[in-house]
Amino acid sequence: MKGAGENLRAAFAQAGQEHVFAFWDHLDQGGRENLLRDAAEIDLEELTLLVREHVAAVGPDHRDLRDLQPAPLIARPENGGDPTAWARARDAGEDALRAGRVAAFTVAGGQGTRLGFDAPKGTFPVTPLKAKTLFQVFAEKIMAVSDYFGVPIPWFIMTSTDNDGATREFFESHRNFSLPPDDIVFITQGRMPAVDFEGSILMQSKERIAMSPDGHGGSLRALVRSGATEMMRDRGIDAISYFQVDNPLVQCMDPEFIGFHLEGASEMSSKIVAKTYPGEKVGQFCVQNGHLVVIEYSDMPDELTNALKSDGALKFRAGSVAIHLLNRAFVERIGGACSDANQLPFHGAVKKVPFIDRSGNAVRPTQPNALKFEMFVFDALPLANHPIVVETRRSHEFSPVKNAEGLDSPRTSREGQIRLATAWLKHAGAALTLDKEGLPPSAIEISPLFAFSEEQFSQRWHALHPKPDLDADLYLG
Ligand code: UD2
Repeated sequence: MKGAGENLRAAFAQAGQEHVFAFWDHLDQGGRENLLRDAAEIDLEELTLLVREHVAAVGPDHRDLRDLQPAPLIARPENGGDPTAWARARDAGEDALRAGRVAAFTVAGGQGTRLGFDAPKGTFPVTPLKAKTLFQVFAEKIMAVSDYFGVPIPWFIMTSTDNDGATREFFESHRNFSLPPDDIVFITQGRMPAVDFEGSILMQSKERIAMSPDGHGGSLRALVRSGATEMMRDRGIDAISYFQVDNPLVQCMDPEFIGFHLEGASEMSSKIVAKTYPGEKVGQFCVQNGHLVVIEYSDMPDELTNALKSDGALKFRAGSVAIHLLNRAFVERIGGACSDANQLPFHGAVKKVPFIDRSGNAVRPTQPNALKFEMFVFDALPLANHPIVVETRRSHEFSPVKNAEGLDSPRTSREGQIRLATAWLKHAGAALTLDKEGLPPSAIEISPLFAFSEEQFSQRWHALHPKPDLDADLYLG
C-alpha cells in the first residue's frame, strides 16, 4: 500500500496534479484507501491530453459541421422500402436468434437527473396498469424472445459506480425477474475526473476525487475490460443488441434489424425514426466525408436543423433513437483500442461541480466551474465498416422517459405504451372505440410474456375465448 501510494503520488505530481494528495497526511487509513482507489482509476496521460485539447478552448465542443449530408437509410416497406428485403432480413435475424448469436445490452449508468428520480432509472415504474419498472419490462421481453426461440439470451447491463450496488440489489430482491442468474451480467463503466478551467483535477472531499461516469461510449471499454466480450465469445455470441434504459417500447431483440445488420456485414447498425419536428432533441444521422456520423441536436446549427429538400420535406429527418447493433469483434477492437485511430473521442461539457478548495473549504459554485469528459457510443459509427441505418416506427419503438413532465415524460410514455397496445389490437381486428386523441376509453397493458410482437399478438388474440371487455382496464399477461 505504501509503495503503491508513493508511486501514484509521484505520478500525479509529475502530471502537475499533486494537490490531489494535499490532505494525505490528515487522512486516516480508510480515507487514504479511498483516495488511492479514485486516483488509480485515472489515466494521467489521457487526462493530460484532454486538458490540452479542451481546457484551452473552454466551452462546448466545436464540432466540424462541413459537408454534412443526410445519411442513406433502409426505409420501412410502407415508406418505400423493399418488402422482400425486409422479409429476408427477418428470416436471417430469426436464424441468428435461434442459433444464440445475439446478446442484449442495456446502458444504465446514467444519473437520471432530468427525471428527478434518485434511484437507478431502470427501477422507475412505467407501465400503464401494473406499474412495472423499466428493468422488468426489458426482462420480460428478453424472456419472451428466449422462450420463443428456445435459446438462452444473456443480458449485459452497464451500471456506474454510483448505481451499481442499488441496481444489483434491485435485481436480487426481484429474483432476477425469473431470468437464469447466469444470463444476467452486470458490468460497471469507467469514470473520469472533473477538472477546473486550469485543468486541475477537482476534489469532492479531502479523500474523494470529483469523478463521474465516462458516458455511454464508455460501454465499449467496459465490455472489454470487464471480460464481457470474452464471455460472449465463449458463448458463441457475435452481435450485441444495445439499448438505453429509458425506453420501454424498445424491441430488445428485433429479428429484422439483426438480419439487416448481419446480411450487410455491418460492424455497427442503428435505428432511426423520422423526427416529429425539426428541433426534436435527438441525435441526427448524417454522412460526412464518406463516414456515417451522428451530430448531437445541440451541435446542429438552426439552418441545418430546419433545412428543407426541394419537395418541402425536412432534409435532415433521421433522428437517433439510440438503438444499435454492435459486432462483438468491433467492440473488442474499439473498446480495447491502443491506437488513437480506434479511440472514441471525449466530449467536454461545462458543468457546475461542487468541490473543496485548496484550504479544504466546501464550495458550491453558482456558475459553471468545471469540465466533465464523456464518450458517446455513436462516435464509434465512423470507425465501423459498412455501418447501416434502419428505419423504425416511432409508435412501435420509441417513447422514452427522460423528463419529469412534458415531452418524454412518464405520462407521454404511458400514453405511448397504450397507443402501441391499441395499434396491436387494431391490427388483430379488435373493434375499439377511440377518442379524438386516438386513445381507448380505458388503459390497456400487454405484457411481453403475452406477446412480444404484433404478429404474435394477433395469433394470441385470435386464440382468446371469450374476448375480454375493451371498455374496462385490460391487462394481458
Ligand atoms: C440520447 C442521445 C440523443 C438521442 C436520445 C434518444 C446522447 C448524447 N444523446 O440523449 O442523441 O438519441 O438519447 O433517446 O447520447 N448512460 C450511461 N452512462 C453514462 C451516460 C449515459 O450508461 O455515463 C446511459 C443512460 O443510463 C441512458 C443513456 O445512456 O440509458 C442515454 O443517456 P442520456 O440520458 O444522457 O441521453 P439523452 O437522453 O440526452
